[in-house]
Amino acid sequence: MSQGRFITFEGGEGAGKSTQLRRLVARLKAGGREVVATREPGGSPGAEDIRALVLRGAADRWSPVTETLLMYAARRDHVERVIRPALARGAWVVCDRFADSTRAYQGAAGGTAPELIAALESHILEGTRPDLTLIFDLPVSVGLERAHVRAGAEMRFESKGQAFHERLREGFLAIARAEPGRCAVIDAAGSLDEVEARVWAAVDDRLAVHG
Ligand code: T5A
Repeated sequence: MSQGRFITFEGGEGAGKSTQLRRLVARLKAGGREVVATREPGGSPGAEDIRALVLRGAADRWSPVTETLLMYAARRDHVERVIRPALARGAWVVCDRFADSTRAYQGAAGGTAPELIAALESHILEGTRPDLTLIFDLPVSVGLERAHVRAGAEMRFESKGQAFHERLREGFLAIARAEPGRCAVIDAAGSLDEVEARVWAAVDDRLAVHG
């Protein structure tokens, strides 16, 4: 059995990740692959319970360090119960947010020490890393406007203010610069079809999916 592929979608609020993830999953499935579409925080029953804790309530409900620990508690459960078993049976896993969101939200934007986040990545993920990370990039004002259109109860991070979101954007771009072999930056401006074409080109370029 061949090892599956692990693709993550990252970026700021309202960048269009979830919409494009659904399109990519449909195209990969049409090519005959088993594809597991999942998300973070969440993706397993226990991690979804933690998601409800961390995404609801006042912006200052949790400190950035507490958020980091909650994200990694959720991530460990998701990796153990969903991601690793799927990859081991040869499935492709496409995940809406993963470890880079903790680096960018709790680290670059929130101020959690990068050493703590790096230690958690190393000890909790134990080598489970994406083969490809698509970083959706968009001006902050456009992303927040899009996110408010689909607003619901899970708005803790959207409500953190412009400066937070500017640090976040720069945090994601810094990850892409530091790891160009794993990361591809996707210009998330433009129509849904234009962005889909950029996503498909990046996936085909890095993972040779063809058609
Ligand atoms: N978080 C997560 C952390 O802080 N640390 C972590 O470690 C992790 C894993 C997750 C929150 O948790 C935080 C980050 C997040 O704040 P979420 O609800 O999953 O919460 O939030 P997002 O992942 O940010 O989801 P959003 O819905 O805000 O953004 P998406 O998925 O990027 O955007 P999408 O596809 O839902 O689109 C948003 C709206 O824009 C429209 C869509 O139709 C939709 O209405 N849209 C477009 N409009 C015009 N042109 C386009 N090209 C468009 N593409 C989409």
